[in-house]
Amino acid sequence: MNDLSSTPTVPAPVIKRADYRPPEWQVPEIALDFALSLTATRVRADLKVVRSDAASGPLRLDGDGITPGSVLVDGAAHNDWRMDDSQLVIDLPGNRHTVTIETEIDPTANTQLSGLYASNGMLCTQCEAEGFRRITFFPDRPDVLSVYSVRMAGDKAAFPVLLSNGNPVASGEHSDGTHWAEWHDPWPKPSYLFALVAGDLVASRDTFTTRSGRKVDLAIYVRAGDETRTGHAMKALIDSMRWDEEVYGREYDLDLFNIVAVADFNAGAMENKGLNVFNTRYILADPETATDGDYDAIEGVVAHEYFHNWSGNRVTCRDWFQLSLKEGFTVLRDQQFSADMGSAPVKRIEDVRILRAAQFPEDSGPLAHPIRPDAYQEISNFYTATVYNKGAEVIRMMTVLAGPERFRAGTDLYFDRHDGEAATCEDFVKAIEDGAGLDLKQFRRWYEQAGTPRVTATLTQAGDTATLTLSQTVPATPGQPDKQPMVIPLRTALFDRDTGKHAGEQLLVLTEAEQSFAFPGFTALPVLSINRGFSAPVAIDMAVATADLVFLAAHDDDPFARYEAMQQLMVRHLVAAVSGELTEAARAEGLAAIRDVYAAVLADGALDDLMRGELLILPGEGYIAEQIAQADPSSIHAEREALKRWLGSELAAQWHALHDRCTAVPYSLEAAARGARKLKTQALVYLAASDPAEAARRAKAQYDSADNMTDRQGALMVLAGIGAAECDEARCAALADFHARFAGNALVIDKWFSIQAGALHPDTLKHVTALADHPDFTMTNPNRVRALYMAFAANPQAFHAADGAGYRMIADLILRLDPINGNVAARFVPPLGRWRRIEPTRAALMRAELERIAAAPGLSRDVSEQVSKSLN
Ligand code: 0A1
Ligand code: ZN
Repeated sequence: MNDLSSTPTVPAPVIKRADYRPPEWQVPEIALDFALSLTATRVRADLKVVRSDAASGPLRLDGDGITPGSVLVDGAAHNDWRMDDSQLVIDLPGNRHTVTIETEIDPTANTQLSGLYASNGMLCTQCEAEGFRRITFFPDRPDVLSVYSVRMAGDKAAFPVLLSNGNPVASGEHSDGTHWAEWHDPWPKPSYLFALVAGDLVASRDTFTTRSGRKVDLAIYVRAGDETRTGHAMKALIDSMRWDEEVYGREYDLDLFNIVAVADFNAGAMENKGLNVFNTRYILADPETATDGDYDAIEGVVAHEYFHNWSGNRVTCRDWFQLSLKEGFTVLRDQQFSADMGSAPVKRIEDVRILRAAQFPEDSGPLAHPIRPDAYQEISNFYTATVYNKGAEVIRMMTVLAGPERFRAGTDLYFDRHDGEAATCEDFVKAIEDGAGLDLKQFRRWYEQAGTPRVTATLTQAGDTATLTLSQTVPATPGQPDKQPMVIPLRTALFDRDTGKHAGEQLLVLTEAEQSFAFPGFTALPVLSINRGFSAPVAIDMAVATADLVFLAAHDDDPFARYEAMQQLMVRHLVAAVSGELTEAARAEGLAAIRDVYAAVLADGALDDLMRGELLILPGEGYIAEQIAQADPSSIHAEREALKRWLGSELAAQWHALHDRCTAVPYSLEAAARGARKLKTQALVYLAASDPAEAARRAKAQYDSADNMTDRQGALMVLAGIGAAECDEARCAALADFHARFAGNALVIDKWFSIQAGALHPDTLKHVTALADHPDFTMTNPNRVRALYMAFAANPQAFHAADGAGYRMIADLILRLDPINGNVAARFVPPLGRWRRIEPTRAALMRAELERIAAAPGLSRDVSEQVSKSLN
């Protein structure tokens, strides 16, 4: 064990956007030579360095955990170098030199999974954001673009496949059992896009011919045995390549596109040029082991990484403050792609649900930051829902303002203008402004100001005119006490109560703190449908009658708005119930209204089942908590469960009929069959709340007859959540069967951990404690750690246990995981950081755990930044 007790945590320096300076040296070419070994890989790097105009300083190369074995300049030993902290500083006489540096690394000891590391006997790299400096000394910043030549040599039996970016150039073998390969990437790229993979892998192959006739060889490399589960990822890749040509006019630019799936990976996937590296969970799928949700996630992530080839690689980021330049835009592109591949309305609802569950809390908590942050200590902490998902929403608003054709003219100009460059968010906005013909001066505040704007809407009517008054506030966030009004595009419709119709949607653009809009032609007060399609990422407050929400839930022709009306109806009811404001009469009235819209949705023959499934989802506990200044998680949980129970019993006959109807639909990946599977488990969820014995019986039958993972996981999730003693046998038997059936399949065993950690069962905390000692649990695999502990931290009832045991469990995890993998450990801080928004008793317990972490010696920069910000 590493003894860190003597290393106090010194605060890391704060890096500021305003301090950006262009690099003093460029590296137009780099040649890397790897002598591969799982425990001692030797790296020789030849850097052609060129001094920038007017620069006079020494060459400064970043390093992290490596030491230079030797330094040569222009081929001769060079002693004029020194270490300045972790930077290698070399005094160079001229303006152009070749610098050669040797380093040695131990990939097996690299539990951080950043840089070059070992995973199941294979070697692979992860260089974004600052992993390349763990391989060799280099100006490890995205505005230094180089042409890479890579040579690697190693034992042929251990590493039969040798891959890097770009094109294979040459390969050969020696009689001693070693072999070698050379790769060349013609496209200059920043170091974060470098990749190398060496291992015993098999490829699934296909081809794609681009619209200009380039034939591209596609390969997905996996471990032997997994190649039967790559078909969906390959289809997603081909669909993405075609879609990017058709929708954005972007063509692929190499003859080869390789994907490698690895089991140990900190994130979802990585867009390295020509050699994407993926977490296995976003590649491997077959009906028996992957849910419909997994299929969708694979499609989305494969597309996301592919789209980065243009939005990220061809046009990259000048510095890491510009991360949303590539991530926000690429998330928007993958969302648009998935919408085109499946149901656009359902996709939109899902994306908004993710935004509200993950980003809104970020925006209202201690870690709030603009989509283009101004300062950071550890950049890994800024791969956030704000930079990614809110970043996508901000660009989506540009599409709303410009319309699709003008937006496309903007992106064409952007790609044209900045191809081959390291660009800024400002460059992107300017290109859209110029290309689409928009004035985005005030709109730029979306890049500057953090916090979710709140819009208050008031609709009145007099004479023959309806008047809509909108006002906006942007809440204060850390470091930003005062905010300016935003540009907020709101797609709006006014419904005539009698006809149930509107006379056309309008785009209202709110730019002032308060503004009124007049609508002639209304002699009676219409019903307001606002922020349709979620055209702006804001929260809307409006005093609206329950009857109007019921009206919109039944009549709104915008699917998102219909969903929103139902959510509003339930959120209002639950918030009132939690705050103890509800009289018995009001409670009964609210419940009846919700039941009636549910009944209508269940009976509506015009709805497809996927959409029906969306409409029937209760608002999440986190989203309800967001509406309350200091939430009591246990009363939110109790009220939400009570609503679920009530809907379960009031509509019992409908749930039975729905479960029967959907059970009869055979498995396929068609939308109708997927919709049926979604509803099947939803019916069980409502029944489990009201009639656990009946739900357990149906869940057991669904589990036993399942021919696919969606049904099996859904049934197991329901069984795992039932606390009733008489159901315990069925629950335990199903869990045991699931584990035995999928022994050895890591991704499915992850599900087994998650289902139990996320269960509604009252003993979940005890179960998770036991699961941490299960032989299948390990702290060194990020997927496994997340499967157990992220599912737990996202389970409000278990995490917010009144005695603080859930908080202690997560704090203990952070402290144990941090020395192994600080990047993943830091991801567990935000749930504890929510303490200011929780009732005082729990808040004190959460804070105490953060203080305990803060006091620990030797914390990683990742955890220390998140914890100190969460305590401030
Ligand atoms: N650029 C990748 C995300 C990514 C970021 C960091 C990583 O290592 C810690 C890995 C991947 C994407 O957006 O897909
Ligand atoms: Zn990305």
